[in-house]
Amino acid sequence: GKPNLAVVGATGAVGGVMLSLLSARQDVWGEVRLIASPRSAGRTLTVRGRETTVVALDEEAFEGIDIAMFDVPDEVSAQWAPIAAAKGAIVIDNSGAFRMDDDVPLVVPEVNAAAARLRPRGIIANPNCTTLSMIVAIGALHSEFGLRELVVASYQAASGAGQAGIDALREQTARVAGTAVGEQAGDLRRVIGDTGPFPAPLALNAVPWAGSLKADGWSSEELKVRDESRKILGLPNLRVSATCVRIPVVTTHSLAVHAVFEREVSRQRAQEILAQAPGVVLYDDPEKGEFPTPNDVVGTDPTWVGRIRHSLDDPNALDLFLCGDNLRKGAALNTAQIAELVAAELTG
Ligand code: 11C
Repeated sequence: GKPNLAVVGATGAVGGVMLSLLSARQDVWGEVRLIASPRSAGRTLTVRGRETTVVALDEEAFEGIDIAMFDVPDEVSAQWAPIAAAKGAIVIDNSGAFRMDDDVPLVVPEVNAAAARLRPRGIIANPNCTTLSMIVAIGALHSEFGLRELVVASYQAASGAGQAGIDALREQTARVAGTAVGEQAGDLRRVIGDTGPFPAPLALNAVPWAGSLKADGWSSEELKVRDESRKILGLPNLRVSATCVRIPVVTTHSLAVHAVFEREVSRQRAQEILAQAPGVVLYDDPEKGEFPTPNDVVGTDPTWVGRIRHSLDDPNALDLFLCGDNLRKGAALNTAQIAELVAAELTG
């Protein structure tokens, strides 16, 4: 029969997108069980057109489940993913808890689908949304030219910090709307007060911080972009420098990328490759004012790429700008794609 699916974290920002994807994509599932913290248990949510009651996260919740998707904080995944795996479910985890574990594959179906088959812990990890928003396009260029180095700056949406991030940006935006802010340093902070999950006001601002502080001033998000890109592409020595910045956009992460390759590149060949690559839309005609913005991209599946330029100083380098919906390809969609790969494998 069809495999049974559990969605753990069904009531969160990514969980909500997951339910709409499960309702819209080809239905390969038997039961779809919705699981959340005991606080959210008992709520009803609609998936595949059916009202479904959310059950509390406990051991019994995984009874009869073949595949379990986790969209919960790192510490919840760290505790519960192994329990679900021990109960016989194959886990697809979207937290940071297992991504760098050598016994856990880190999978992007367009780039390294085969890696999903080797999963000694019964866990497959889904990459970070910032890495995911760029890696499909970069992977396609890597296949042709051989990637040597990435220098990136991200422009990340508030929803990367979950529903709390969305709520904080909306509240802050309402507070600053129509007020004469920014005339003196400090005005924004006075008007906004509590900055929510962000370390500085996000409305009308740009905040060069995501995640937690790591050694020597790097943020965890910046290290994830480096570590995860290396693992997904199978390039353990790839040179990566990332600067991660939060901007006042609700959903869709963007990145400015400087990519250096083993071989000489051309703008036209890069455009041809990206126009053909699965999961990528080339939107690159500056003469017509055509380039992706988060506003165009939100709610869509692919990574959109534009502003492709051949470096003026390095024949092996390209500069480009890309956008990916951080809740779709950056989270729920990639998880759903991995789950569908595993479902196809299970049903032979
Ligand atoms: C953000 N990318 O935009 C982060 C959120 O490793 O899954 C996701 C953190 C992660 O804040």
